[in-house]
Amino acid sequence: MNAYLASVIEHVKKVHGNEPEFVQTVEEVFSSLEPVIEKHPEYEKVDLLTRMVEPERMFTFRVVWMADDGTWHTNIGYRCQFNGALGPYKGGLRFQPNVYPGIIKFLGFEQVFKNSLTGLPIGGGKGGADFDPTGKSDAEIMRFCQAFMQALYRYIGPDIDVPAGDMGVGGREIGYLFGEYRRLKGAWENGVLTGKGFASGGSLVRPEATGYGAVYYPENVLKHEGEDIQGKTIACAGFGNVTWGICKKAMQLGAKVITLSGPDGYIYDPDGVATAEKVDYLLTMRASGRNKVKDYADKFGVAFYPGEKPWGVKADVVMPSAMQNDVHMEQAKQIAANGVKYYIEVANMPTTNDALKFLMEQPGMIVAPSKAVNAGGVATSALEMAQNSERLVWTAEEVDAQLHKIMNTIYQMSVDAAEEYGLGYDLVAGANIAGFKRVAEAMMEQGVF
Ligand code: 2IT
Repeated sequence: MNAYLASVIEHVKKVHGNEPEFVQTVEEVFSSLEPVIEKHPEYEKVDLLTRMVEPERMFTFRVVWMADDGTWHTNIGYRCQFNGALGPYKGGLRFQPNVYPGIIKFLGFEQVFKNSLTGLPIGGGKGGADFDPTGKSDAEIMRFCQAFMQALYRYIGPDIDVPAGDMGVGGREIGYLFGEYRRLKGAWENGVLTGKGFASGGSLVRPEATGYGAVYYPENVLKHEGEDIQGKTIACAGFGNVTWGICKKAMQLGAKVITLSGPDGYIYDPDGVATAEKVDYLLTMRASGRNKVKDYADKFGVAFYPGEKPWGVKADVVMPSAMQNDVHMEQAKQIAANGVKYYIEVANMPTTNDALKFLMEQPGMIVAPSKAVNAGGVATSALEMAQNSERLVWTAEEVDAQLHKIMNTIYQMSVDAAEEYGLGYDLVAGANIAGFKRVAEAMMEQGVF
């Protein structure tokens, strides 16, 4: 490996070694950059890479809230304003008990390159809290969100930092966060958060956008192989917002999602999550706060496999769409043994680095990276920002058409970037290089700091 790249990775391991997820994502992105760094010696001269792996700013804050029984609870809130070269920091908030600086930083780093790939003016950021929404009442969620925003509101704004949802933060939470921001500032401020409900200034199609984009992207891949998404079976994970959007778009296009998963196991539905009733039921499951995928099996009489992951199921397209590091070497081997041709990452960093490398080496298998595949969510957030600042509302058709176009462009940019550096049809390296190039150019233009 190029000596400069290797030295920056050493730096990250030394300084952030106690944040393995962050080290993992830096190693993954940088493994694609060798030809770019060799071609651009000016980057090393200004130590661009070390500056890219250090967030511009990251802070924690105390979030104190009252449970329904009158007891008080204290959580840690985070916001990482990773890189603002391309625009206001933009990225979601994750509420999950395992949230710690390594999770926020890995998500923030991914977000910088993902947002760059959208071609829109958004920098990268991420935040969240080590709060567990499971089993919490609506009033508890509201009080938590209000306390969270009381601590955060001074440090965000439509030209500064625009948060959105991630795991554990959906339309309901964004509504409470936005309401509290508006109350504290006494101003509507161009929406400031994205993923708002439609009545509060949210964009049509934003709830579906990540899932829709995650189907539009592989449509391009299949076309490249002379195939069609229609009639394909898809193995998915999770049953939240993203997987719901995938099921909905797949159903419209005549494909079917045959697996879903949750913390309790996975379900196998050979007929597919492919009726309006089934797709809508995912929303009911999410709203119940139970966080159990078994509810789907009970409702529709399909098989439930407690404590297992769905990666042993044979499908045409495999889409890890639940969470980071869901697919390890063992699962990757199962997927390869099943003769899967399309491995389309959806969740942020769903594959360990060794498993990803293994899958990419399988003859005939095409791997697409999450930072490109799931970028439709944040791209539509940027469309929501545009609508809010224009004081306009676009139709669902307009938003969906823009989203579709953005996903096609992301795909093409990735293909072209890999080609440009002589790497052939490599969607993983292509996305890393294309995302990197735009951030690098903006940072070079803006001087050293
Ligand atoms: O991972 C992601 O891109 C998100 N959670 C959405 C970020 C956003 O600002 O819409």
